[in-house]
Amino acid sequence: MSKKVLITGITGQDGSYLSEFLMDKGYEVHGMIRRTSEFKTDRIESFKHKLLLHWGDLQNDNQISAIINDIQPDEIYNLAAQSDVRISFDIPEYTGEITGVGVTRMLEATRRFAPHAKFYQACSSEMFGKSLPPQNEVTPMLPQNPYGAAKLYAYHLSKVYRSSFNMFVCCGILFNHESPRRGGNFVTKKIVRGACDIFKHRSDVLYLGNLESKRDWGYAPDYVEAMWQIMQHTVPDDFVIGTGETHSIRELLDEIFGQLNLDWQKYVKIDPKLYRPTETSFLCANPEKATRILGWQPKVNFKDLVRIMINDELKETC
Ligand code: NDP
Ligand code: GDR
Repeated sequence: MSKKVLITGITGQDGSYLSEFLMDKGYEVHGMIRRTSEFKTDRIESFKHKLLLHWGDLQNDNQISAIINDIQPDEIYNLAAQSDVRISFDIPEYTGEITGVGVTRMLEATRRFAPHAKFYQACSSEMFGKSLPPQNEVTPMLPQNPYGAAKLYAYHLSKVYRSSFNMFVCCGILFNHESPRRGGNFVTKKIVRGACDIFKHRSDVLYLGNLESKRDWGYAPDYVEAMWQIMQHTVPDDFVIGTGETHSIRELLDEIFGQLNLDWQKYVKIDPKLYRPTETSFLCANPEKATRILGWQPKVNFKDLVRIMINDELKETC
């Protein structure tokens, strides 16, 4: 019999890659999707017919409980969240409600209706906030925005359920990971799209915010494999996942525009509205624990990640 998995956030970047990865491994894949005025299933469109989809929202305990009770999953990956850091300053209460308290609903429904299911919680390098790099599992967590604070609540609560109820609850503390499926509001996709539009003479300006912050960017398919490896470990534990290589937004601009033989200085303008009230300035992972215990290593480097995203964008817009 195939193992059953439930993925929340299945329509997002990671959920879409994780469902493909788990289907290839022979899992029966169930996904929770929420009702919106227009269905946003483009990332899963080509394989949607192989998925078992259920209506549910992290705001609604009844729906979550019914789904978990009906499916009786072997593994649950809780990837759903209000995941935009900038927007979390504009809608802090909603971010706390979904990205924080939504995890309580998921954990509690699992405890009540499927206590033997393994549970993966998507945590974030944003929990480290202003702690100096490199960051690993014992680095102090000092989040700088409502999103990071909500993820930190989810992280602590996951540990509480693991220790209090002896549940198999794991946290992946993932650094930024990108792909052609990345949402257009995030900086990698925004710059790739903007640079490709300039390359094709469809635009001549790209507005950005803070160019000084530094991020550790990896490739999303490598990171969903790490999620699965974390869940296959013999004991539930928490792991930092990142590349250990960091770049500023300026260096990202050099790479993206450079691959298109363009000079970004001619096109990029700063829009102060895109600055955040406080910035997480410098993130760089130390993923040594994941490499040592799980044997996980990123396969795609920074240059190749940019190449993959540009090639896809040029194909999409030709
Ligand atoms: P996305 O923003 O691409 O996807 C978020 C998913 O959550 C979407 O499927 C969205 O559904 C769903 N969602 C949002 N609100 C609700 C809700 N109220 N009820 C049910 N579902 C909801 O995120 P990613 O795929 O990039 O990230 C996956 C997870 O990993 C998130 O929790 C994110 O915070 C975390 N993370 C991501 C990192 C990254 O670099 N990508 C790094 C570290 C952590 P819809 O399509 O309807 O909007
Ligand atoms: P981040 O990703 O906040 O790290 O969160 P994002 O790509 O939004 O920002 C990265 C850095 O780029 C700077 N920046 C801009 N960002 C955006 N979005 N738009 C701009 O115009 C712009 N100009 C400069 C930002 O200030 C920031 O320093 C992502 C999300 O996926 C989270 O859910 C996840 O937890 C973390 O990564 C790890």
